Amino acid sequence: MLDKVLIANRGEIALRILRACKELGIRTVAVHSKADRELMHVRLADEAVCIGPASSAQSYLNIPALISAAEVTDTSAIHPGYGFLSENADFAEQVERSGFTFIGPSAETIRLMGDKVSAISAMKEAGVPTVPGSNGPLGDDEEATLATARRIGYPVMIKAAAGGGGRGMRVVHTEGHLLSAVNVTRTEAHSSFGDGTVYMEKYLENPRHVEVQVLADGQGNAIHLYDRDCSLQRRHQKVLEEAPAPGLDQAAREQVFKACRDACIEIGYRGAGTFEFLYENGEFFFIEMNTRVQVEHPVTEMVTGVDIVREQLRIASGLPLSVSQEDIELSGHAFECRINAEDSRTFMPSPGRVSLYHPPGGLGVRMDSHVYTGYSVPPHYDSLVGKLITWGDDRETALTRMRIALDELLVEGIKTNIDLHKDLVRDGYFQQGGVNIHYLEKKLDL
Ligand code: MV4
Repeated sequence: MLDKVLIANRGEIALRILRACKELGIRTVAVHSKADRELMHVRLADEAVCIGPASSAQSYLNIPALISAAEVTDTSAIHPGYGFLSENADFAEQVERSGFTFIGPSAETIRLMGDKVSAISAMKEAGVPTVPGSNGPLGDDEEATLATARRIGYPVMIKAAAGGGGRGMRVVHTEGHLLSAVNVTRTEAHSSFGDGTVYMEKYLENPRHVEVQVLADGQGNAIHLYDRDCSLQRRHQKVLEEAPAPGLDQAAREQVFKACRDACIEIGYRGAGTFEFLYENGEFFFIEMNTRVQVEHPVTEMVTGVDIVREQLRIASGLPLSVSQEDIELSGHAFECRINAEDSRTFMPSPGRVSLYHPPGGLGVRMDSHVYTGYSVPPHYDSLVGKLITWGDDRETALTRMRIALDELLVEGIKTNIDLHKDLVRDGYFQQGGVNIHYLEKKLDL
């Protein structure tokens, strides 16, 4: 087992990783910016190193500072969490070249998935269903681009190969708008990502966002941990997630689970990963793969009993998966409400001192948060202050527990989106299950 892990992240996920390390008897190093001295995991870690000023660029994104911190603490491995450097192939490569273990897939796999064009072709090749599209980058031949769109059928979407997560995309409804949209997306992609490669897909009008969690040990074992529905989002920020995804076609679901597992073996995947799909009219369409642990991983943990971060640490230690596919039974239902320090209506960030923090409790209630009474939410980072997760034997029970837990949760002194969640868990359409990716934005528009 790894001896000492440096946690290259902050907030709730740093605490989540710290807890998993402690359970496995792994020593921990917290690295933090000058604005994050008061973080809970910094207090709880075996060692702490200040890696730079408040700005992320000079601290949590500062590769030389992180590697120096690993060197001075004699760390064995680095866990990147989510966001920051978690999907930066150059970081993974430099970590490994400096003699440390990167807790995640190989730099090569991160690079493959970071380029959406190569990710899609690898997955299509491996038998994962993809969106009808250009099957590769769009070239300079305008006639060929027009012909591709005609074959796919309008509306189409132009996406940046280096984009993802909603950045660098454009919908085109008619042929007259195609070539200018391709040019604008290309120019934007070039200036935002330093890579002007773009590709084309059929635009799906009302899909759901369904993702499949996988774990692979790089020793020939790969398992899926079923699905999550993350359709409730605003401006590409997920708000409330659940596992399993409700009301999907059972045969399509089983097929896609098998395809994800097979693809992991095929590409030699190692670590935790997520296959992102759009789901429409009973069909799955792969769009992207995430090569990190995700914010919403707890809902999967609650319905499978598998500790995903523990498995990441075991895999990085060179151990095989601790569970086989046959061991994993989907049990009950779980929801996660992302609690943000922001205005419930305007979504403006609301940093500041938390004058009272009281987490909810009871059977099937989990609160993953680094917040405590007296903690000050700094203005420099994302506004996530905690995740409230509930589990129940069925969807209705888990949702009832969420309603009760949200009423118990007190976060005073800063604005939060708790009232938005209280409204969502009482929404009739959401209660039925299966709302699409546009539902929340339309509801908020009213
Ligand atoms: C799409 C799409 C419709 N058709 N691709 C947005 C984020 C990025 N991961 C992919 N995205 C989309 N790709 C095709 N071919 C609609 C979206 C999309 C979306 C996807 C998932 C969750 C929320 C979304 C919100 C707007 C658009």
